Amino acid sequence: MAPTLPRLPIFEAIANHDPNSTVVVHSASGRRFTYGELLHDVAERKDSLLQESGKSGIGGERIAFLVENSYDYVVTLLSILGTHSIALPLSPAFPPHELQYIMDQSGASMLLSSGKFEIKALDVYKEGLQGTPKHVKLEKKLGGGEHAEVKLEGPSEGPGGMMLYTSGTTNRPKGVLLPTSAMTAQAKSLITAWDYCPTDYLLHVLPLHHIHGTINAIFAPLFAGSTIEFLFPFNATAVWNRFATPFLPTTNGQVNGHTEAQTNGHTQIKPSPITFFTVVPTVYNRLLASFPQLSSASQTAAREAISPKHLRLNISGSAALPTPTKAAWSTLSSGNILLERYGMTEVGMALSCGLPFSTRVDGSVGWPLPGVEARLYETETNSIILPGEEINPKTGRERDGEIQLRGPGLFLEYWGNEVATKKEHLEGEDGKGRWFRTGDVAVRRFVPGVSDRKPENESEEWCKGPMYFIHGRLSSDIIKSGGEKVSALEVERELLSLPQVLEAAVVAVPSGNWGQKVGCVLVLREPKVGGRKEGIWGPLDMRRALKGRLAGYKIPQVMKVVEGIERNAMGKVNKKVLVKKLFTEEMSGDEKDL
Ligand code: MLC
Ligand code: AMP
Repeated sequence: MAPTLPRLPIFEAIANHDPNSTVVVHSASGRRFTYGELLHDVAERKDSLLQESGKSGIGGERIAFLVENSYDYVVTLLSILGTHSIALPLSPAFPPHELQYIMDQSGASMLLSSGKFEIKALDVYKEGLQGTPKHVKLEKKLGGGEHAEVKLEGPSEGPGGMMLYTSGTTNRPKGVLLPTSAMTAQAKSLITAWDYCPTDYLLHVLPLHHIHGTINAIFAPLFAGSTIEFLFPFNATAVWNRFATPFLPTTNGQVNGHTEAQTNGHTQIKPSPITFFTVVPTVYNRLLASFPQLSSASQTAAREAISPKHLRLNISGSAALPTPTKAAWSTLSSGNILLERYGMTEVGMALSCGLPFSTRVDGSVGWPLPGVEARLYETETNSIILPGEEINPKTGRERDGEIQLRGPGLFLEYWGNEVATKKEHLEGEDGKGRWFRTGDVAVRRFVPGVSDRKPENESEEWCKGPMYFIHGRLSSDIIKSGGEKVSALEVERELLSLPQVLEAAVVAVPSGNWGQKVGCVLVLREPKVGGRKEGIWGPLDMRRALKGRLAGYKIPQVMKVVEGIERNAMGKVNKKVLVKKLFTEEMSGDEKDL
């Protein structure tokens, strides 16, 4: 009997793609897999998950997994959706202690691991889990079933989806539940806006426990029938070489093409030009910094590879794109302009500049994407900044407000945290649903020549009117470092658990390369307690002490020890003032205003 999958829109889409077209390529080995193989492997793994569960259905259960960036990751994610359960991708880079929290908070019923991360999974169990989730070691999928029949049957919706943990204004990360309907809405919105298509070839270098790496760089391309090549972990030289290879002259003087060859019975393909690249600003900074180290031939080939002729779309997001980075990339690529967009784990992508270069205005994140409703909410006056009311008539200055969003792509709830879910939403006065409060602050501005442009076709209809410019965040307790979100409260909590630390304030230190760095200001109980040989408890001791407790990017990169931390009458620290006072020499000169 042919294996089956439910009629979820993602499976309908995959089943409609050319089964022989390439879906995933492993960059290091050149190994590739087709859409036909994917559908078959997903259906098979769905059945084996059900078998492992020992139940007839696992709809709505949380299934955690630790799998490397690969074909197997894609198969695992989709097979969980195929059982109508909730896929919970875990970061292999997190220490077991953090993964234990996620396992417990989500009440996951299974932890799947690839062979590569079996030991990591066992380490999570060693931390002592609250429930008794079953550990399942996954067999590597090798493809090969491209011509096997898979039947789509059953409902097109269900209780399944994906859950991503995100740091926020609470001290522990929250589970953001995205039903499959929201994932589908997000992917469809992006396909309309950015025109993903079967000829797109995407180079994937991002982690796979975030919305950027999963929805934008896997789910949407899968819907569109594009190809995804995994090259992970990110390494600037490896990325440059990959971009350059198709454009390096071969020994006979020709430029490499898309020729196929047979290796070990599996089709391998010479690298194709990359057409689609979506990363965070830090990655562009790293690429720009390492470019001069390439050989002259590689430099020529790489510049050709990232020119608008070949790299159809270069996107930056997850943190503010510095204008110097955008300008340097444009110069290097002979005129390719980075497209900036704004998103969030809870909402997917919300605002974006458009495909025409003229719409990629410096410092702007563009307009609400198709299907997304956005508004600005002035918190001091508790009023909505209506279109046309962007300027304060009394002061003549722009009014800034919190970005609030709604639409079919938004998350359903913070898992097991009704209080936070409620707190982050405002009921809509028009009866059309609640608004999500992003905590990000922006202005809406009329940009002459862009806001009043006439869209060239229907799919550009959303690229018009006043544009959004992000100004900052309501809370200084949220830090974005290299595109990773860090909760100051979470880091303070861990710092305060150290015997040496009496008081702690964790702050965002502006940084040219990282956007922001995590910094900490500490009052020590006794500078010599438990210290190194020379007796002073310093930054290295702090980093070492936090290593097993927090993911690496959350551990402060800079530290200051003070006699006391100034607080107001409410006991609150003014973090903006603290940063200005203490961290001036850590700033590299090109950071944004504090
Ligand atoms: C790694 N390190 C970081 C860091 N990433 N420190 C601060 N901030 C970061 N972002 C630390 C590691 O812990 C390690 O410390 C050291 O730097 C080197 O680690 P690495 O693994 O070699 O780092 P590297 O590969 O250089 O990583 C940099 C990076 C990565 C920029 C490639 O951070 C990254 O992929 N960022 C993207 C994250 C992302 O996808 N965000 C999207 C969220 S969704 P030590 O001490 O061990 O040496 C979202 C919504 C939206 O924001 O709009 O998209
Ligand atoms: P995360 O919770 O990791 O999904 O991070 C979402 C946050 O990243 C948003 O709330 C913003 O603060 C920030 N962000 C995403 N894209 C941009 C952007 N283009 N410019 C500025 N900030 C951004």
